[in-house]
Amino acid sequence: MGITIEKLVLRHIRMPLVHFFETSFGRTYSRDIILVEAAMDGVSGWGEVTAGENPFYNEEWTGSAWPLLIDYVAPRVLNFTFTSAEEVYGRTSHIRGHNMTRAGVECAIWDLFARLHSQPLWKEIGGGARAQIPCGVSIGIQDSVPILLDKIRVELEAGYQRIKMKIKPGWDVDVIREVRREFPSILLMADANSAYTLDDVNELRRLDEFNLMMIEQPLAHDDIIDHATLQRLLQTPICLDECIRSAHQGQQAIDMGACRIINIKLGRIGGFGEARRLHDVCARHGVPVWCGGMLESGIGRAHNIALSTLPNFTLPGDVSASRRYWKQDIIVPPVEVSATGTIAINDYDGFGYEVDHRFLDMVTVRTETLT
Ligand code: OSB
Ligand code: MG
Repeated sequence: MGITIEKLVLRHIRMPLVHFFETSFGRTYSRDIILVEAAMDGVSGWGEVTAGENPFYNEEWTGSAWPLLIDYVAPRVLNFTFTSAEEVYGRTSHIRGHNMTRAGVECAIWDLFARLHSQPLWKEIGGGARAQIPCGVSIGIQDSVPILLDKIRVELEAGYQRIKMKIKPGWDVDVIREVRREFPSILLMADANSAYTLDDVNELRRLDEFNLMMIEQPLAHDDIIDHATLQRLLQTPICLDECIRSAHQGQQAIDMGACRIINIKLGRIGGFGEARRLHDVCARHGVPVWCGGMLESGIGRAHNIALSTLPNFTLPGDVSASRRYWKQDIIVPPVEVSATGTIAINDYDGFGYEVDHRFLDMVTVRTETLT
């Protein structure tokens, strides 16, 4: 059965975060997100562009995604007939980079296929290896160590299975030591978002004493080679995030010994098609993966839940409850996490939640309908 994309609706929404989120590259108070609705025969699939407000995590930002969608992605997709959502990735692969923007449309079309097949998105992508996904949280850099310790305590009491803390030079060894003193046996990891170089190797080696599950992306956002050098000098496993933008790069990183774990983000990798290929590469090499987050709205969050049901997503990810980010989410019900730190999969068609259209209209700052 072919599916012809008749209409794309772009919505730029703005929602304040419940609490600011600070990484080594800056602080975010409010999110600007582009949602993509892909429609055929009155049925709509939904996707989310996970780019940040500034080009600081990678080169994309909300402002680059909007014209790219209109000028380059939409013309390749509108009125085109797809026999499988697997074909969408290739339709836009002539565009260099901009994976998050392309993924916004790709994921919407996967959701559309799932709905037209009257099945959940997790089934459409070949997931379903687990009925509950294990959840961790990502905790940003705080104004003080006591504030961080309090935040960690709150999340552990809520049931989350692992804690990821953001680090940067000046907020690393001494802070992790305090965390370990307070919580000696929790599953703990650190994410540096590219804040170090190989010159910092002695500082990074001091992290080995804290029994971290992994250190995420310590070196440059576009580097694999230096990570291989660093991994040889560290006991702590390296997990790569920013620098893995394709299944092929994942294969190269594993072959070089640059990491022992990979964080898969739908946006960074260009959507479900390539995410599955990266997942399979990692599985073949015995490299576990987990699902990363980009402070998504409920729609991107629901896609992450579906992705996390693929078999090799064996580690707790950064997919957590809506209430950690939003006073009100754009989906109903919001994403909720059980007292044992899991999110239950449901059997509804598509991404599994309802869009709250009234609330969506309230947070929308611009719309573009393309036919
Ligand atoms: O590196 O994983 C990251 C948020 C924005 C940009 C990069 C990252 C993050 C997170 C937050 O760690 C994950 C989440 O809670 O959505
Ligand atoms: Mg990261």
